[in-house]
Amino acid sequence: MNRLANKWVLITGATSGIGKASATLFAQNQANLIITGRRDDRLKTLKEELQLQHNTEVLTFCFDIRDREACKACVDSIQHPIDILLNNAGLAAGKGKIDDADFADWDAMIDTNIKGLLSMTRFVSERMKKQNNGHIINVGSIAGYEAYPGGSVYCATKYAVRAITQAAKIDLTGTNIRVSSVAPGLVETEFSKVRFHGDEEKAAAVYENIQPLTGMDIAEIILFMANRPPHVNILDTIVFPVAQSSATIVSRKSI
Ligand code: NDP
Ligand code: 8X3
Repeated sequence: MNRLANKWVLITGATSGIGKASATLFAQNQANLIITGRRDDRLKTLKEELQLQHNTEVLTFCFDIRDREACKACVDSIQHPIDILLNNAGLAAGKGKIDDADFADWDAMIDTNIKGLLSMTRFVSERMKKQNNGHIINVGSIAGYEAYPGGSVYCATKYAVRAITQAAKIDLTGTNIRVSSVAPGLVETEFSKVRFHGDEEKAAAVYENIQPLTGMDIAEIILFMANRPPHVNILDTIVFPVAQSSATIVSRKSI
């Protein structure tokens, strides 16, 4: 049963990877979309494709999620109810150790993955509370369950996403607003290219000799969560490729 037709879904970070795959899947299920990111050309192209292929309404907002006023302006200008917020925009920047990592990398991760997600959640949950309806879905990570070498701040941001998910669910007790999180392991997207500042070789090595998850694998799980009956709230779910068993245990046999 499709419960998503004509719903309005706000997806942060829809220009690539998990966010883009989720936008495609929600549109296939006749949901209307509000898609955000910093790369306007990609937002516009995706909007045209999805409107043409699925005949849904798509609004685009190009802004940096670290800019709280821009987050507010986006939410304030949406005239439709916001039924689902997919807090997906995020990044890992570098893999520096605690004693030598780059402060700019740390700031980028904290400001995007924690503060950006919080800004959007704050503004949208206020709207959802007035509607007494909605679903907030956060993209966490296995890095929110396990710390790993060179991951101090990225892991800290994803532990924070897990705490925010749990606390938001508690704060919204007694409303019809659902709160969920998905915590993926290795997903091949632009994530590693971004983490290694454009170094394609280092990025490719992350997925060497395994079959990683795809953005669409995670989008399907997000869609499943969103499409449950209104009384069903999936709080969290950890998803690995079969070759992965923890943040750091990965079998890299030739495939
Ligand atoms: P991608 O790099 O492919 O996509 C990241 C998205 O986030 C892009 O659309 C990007 O848009 C957006 N984004 C990043 N920074 C900002 C910003 N400052 N303002 C607005 N938008 C921003 O990576 P993924 O799809 O893999 O990542 C999506 C989420 O999944 C992240 O939260 C990541 O931490 C999480 N994740 C990823 C895993 C993986 O292995 N790939 C595993 C577990 C979790 P733009 O550049 O246009 O602004
Ligand atoms: C991204 C997955 O393993 O690089 O969140 O932390 S990992």
